[in-house]
Amino acid sequence: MTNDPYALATDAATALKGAVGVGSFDVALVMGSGWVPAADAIGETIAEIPVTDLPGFAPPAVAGHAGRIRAVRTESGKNALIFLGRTHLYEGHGVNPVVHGVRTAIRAGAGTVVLTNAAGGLRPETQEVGEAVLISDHINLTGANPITGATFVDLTDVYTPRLRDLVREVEPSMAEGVYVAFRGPTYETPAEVRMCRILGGDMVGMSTALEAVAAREGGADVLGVSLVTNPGAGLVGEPLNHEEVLAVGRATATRMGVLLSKVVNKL
Ligand code: 8IG
Repeated sequence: MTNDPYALATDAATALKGAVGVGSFDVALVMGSGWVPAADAIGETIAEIPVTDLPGFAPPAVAGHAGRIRAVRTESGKNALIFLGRTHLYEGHGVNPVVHGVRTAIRAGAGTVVLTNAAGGLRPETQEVGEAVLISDHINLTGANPITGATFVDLTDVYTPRLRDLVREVEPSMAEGVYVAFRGPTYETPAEVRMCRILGGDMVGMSTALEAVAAREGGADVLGVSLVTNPGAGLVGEPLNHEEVLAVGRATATRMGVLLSKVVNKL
C-alpha cells in the first residue's frame, strides 16, 4: 500500500466501486452530527459498507458517527455516495483521513460534494436552534490544510454559487453564513466566540472547511449546510453536549432529508 494520499484515494475508490457494485457516482454527501437520519430521504439504498472495509479510512471515534458509506440511487436517477459520519481533525489521525472520503468520492466520479455539519450559532439574534444555514464561505482556524506543497488552489468560490442559488430555489428563506472551523475537541471560550463574531463568522464548528478545500483541489463543486444546534459558548444559556446535538438532528431529520433530496434531484 501507498503513503501517497491521492493514490490511496484512487485505491479506495476502486475498492468502493467493487464493493457496492456501482461503476461511477455523480454526487457525494457527508452527513455530519445530527444529519445521519436525514440520509434515508436521499434515495434507494443499493449497498452500505463500513468505511473500514476500504483503505485509508480511520476507525470511527464518536458516538453517533456511524462510519459507514451508503450507495444510493436518487429519484432523478443519479448515483449518490453518502458518508454516514466523518473523521475529524481532533481525532488525531492527521489531516489526510479527514479529507479521505471527499478524495475517494471524487476519484469515484463525484463532481459535486455536499458537506453537512452541526454547528454553534454565532448570531443568536437571528438564528434559531434547528435552523439550517447555507455556508457562503469559511474561516479556517484549524491550523491545518489538506494540501502540501506549492499548489496554490484558488478559494474565491469554495462554496459554489450556482449550488447555493439552487438551494434557495428549493428553500428561499434559507440564510447564508460564514463557517468558522476550529480543530476542537473543546468548544470555544466565550472570548473566542466574541472574536469569531468580530471576524465575520456566523457559525462555528470542527469540520467541513478542510473537506471543502480538498474538494476544490479535486475540482468538485461544493455545497455546505450547517444545522445550528446551539448558540456559541457564552452568548446565551448553558453549554451544550453531544446528546443534545443528536436530539436536534433527530427532530429536524425529516426536514433536512427533504431539503437535501430536492437539491440532489435538481443537480
Ligand atoms: I453542534 O459551539 C456544535 N459543534 N467548535 N463550537 C464548535 N463546534 C460545535 C459547536 C460549537 N456546536
